[in-house]
Amino acid sequence: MVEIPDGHPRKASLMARQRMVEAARMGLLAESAMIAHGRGEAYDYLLGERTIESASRAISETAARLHEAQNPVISVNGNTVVLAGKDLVRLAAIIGCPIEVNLYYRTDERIGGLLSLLGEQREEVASDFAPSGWVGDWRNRVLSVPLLGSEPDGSISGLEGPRSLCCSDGIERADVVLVPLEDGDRCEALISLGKQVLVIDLNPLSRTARNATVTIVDEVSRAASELVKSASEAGSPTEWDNELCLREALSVISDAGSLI
Ligand code: PTJ
Repeated sequence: MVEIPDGHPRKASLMARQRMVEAARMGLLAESAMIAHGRGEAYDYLLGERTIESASRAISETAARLHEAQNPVISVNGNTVVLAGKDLVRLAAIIGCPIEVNLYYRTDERIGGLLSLLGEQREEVASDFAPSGWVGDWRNRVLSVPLLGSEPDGSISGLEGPRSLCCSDGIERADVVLVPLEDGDRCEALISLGKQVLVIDLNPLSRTARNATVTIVDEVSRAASELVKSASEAGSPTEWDNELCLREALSVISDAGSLI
């Protein structure tokens, strides 16, 4: 690993790249994962590599909807586990919901590898301090977060082949699904099944961003860290206007000249 000095202005982004490169070497990522990551980086540059105001509101809304759900689930893919796995384990522990590994480019090897990385992340989070405001046995709560995906016994109707596979205790029975970096077809299929789909996607113009119930236009590791804070003090869901939120993100991007 190359040492990146603390004062480097783009340290977080360079560290994320290193984690992606390492994970690719370990066979955890899809072949096109770097292309998706690079596209995300380009949008993040234009957003000023920060959580914009409309994304903060979407984060609060997402936390409130996860809290209010009957059967919430956090669906994760390769990029997400590598970049934001630990904070999503924290979030799952606070909400009390499972995490399901559900891949676009599904192979048993990648599912197994990502579940074992998530297992290590869960152990680390269990040994960490509880998030501020948490009352109770944090370690037991974290260790009881179910990690699903190895035995898909359910399906997402409207999709074909391996992409339709999911777990009956996870995505299939969920009423609210948090899916960072989701693909457009799956987002549409989940919406047409009547589920609330909460997404994290740096591209406000993607089909996923436009079809989701709530879109957090932010980088997945920053958003996951803010979601943990927000979930500890979540309010109630509102009448959410997702189109307005996307327009606000686009207007920040089109004003990017002011960052110079
Ligand atoms: O692990 P798998 O097999 O499920 O595959 C995962 C990828 C991401 C390769 C797959 O889902 C894919 O090809 O995704 P897309 O269709 O390229 O979409 C990725 C979306 O995520 C794009 O709109 C990117 O702008 C966005 N994105 C990329 N990196 C980040 C991101 N959004 C938030 N945070 C990021 N770090």
